[in-house]
Amino acid sequence: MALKAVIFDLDGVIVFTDKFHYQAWKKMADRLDIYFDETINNRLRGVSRMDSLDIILERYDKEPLSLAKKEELASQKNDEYRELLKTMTPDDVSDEVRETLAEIRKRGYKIALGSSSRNAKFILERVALTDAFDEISDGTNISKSKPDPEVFLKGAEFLGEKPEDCLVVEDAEAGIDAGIAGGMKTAAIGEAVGCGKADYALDTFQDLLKILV
Ligand code: B16
Ligand code: MG
Repeated sequence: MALKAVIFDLDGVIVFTDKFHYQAWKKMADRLDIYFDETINNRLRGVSRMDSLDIILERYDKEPLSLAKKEELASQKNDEYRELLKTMTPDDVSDEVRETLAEIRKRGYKIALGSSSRNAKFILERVALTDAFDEISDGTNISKSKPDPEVFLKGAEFLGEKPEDCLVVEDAEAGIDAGIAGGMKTAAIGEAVGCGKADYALDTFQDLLKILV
């Protein structure tokens, strides 16, 4: 089946906000006296905010926290994260990414975003990239986080394309698993290449142009 559309993950593929997630989670972990490092942060790639909090709380050895308290912690983290996002500018997207997205569209493929983030639209506005996407599926329109395929299935539905005609581009193993579970083709970049599960392994973002001919 010929590919008709591409669904891109955001963080780790188009922009790199993991450093901001790390800084904001680290502040919270320090306040609660929980050990947290970059290796644990890597486990949060593609994972929803509340699921990320649960991963960090695996090392919390005091009384279990109520849902209300957890929601307060997640919301505080998000406020701090959004302050850091405000420092982002169009320079945070490489020319390679911008030009490749434009060329993919020129070649006739539709383009959607498939991100777990509830801040995805805000990030795209900060980096002036909203117009590069025909549709946006993000953390605000899903109830199940990757590796569940919901975010990508919604992206395909928004585009009006069948899942099997879509290519998912992901930097997280959970995202590759989600694409496979959704019946889509998958392309891994960065960290996700190592899992060896994707149909394609990308060395660079513009390698997509070799697949999307
Ligand atoms: P938020 P992606 C994901 O974005 C991040 O990789 C993950 O670290 C984060 O926890 C998740 O979004 C939720 O983000 O707190 O902004 O809703 O990789 O799916 O684009
Ligand atoms: Mg990602």
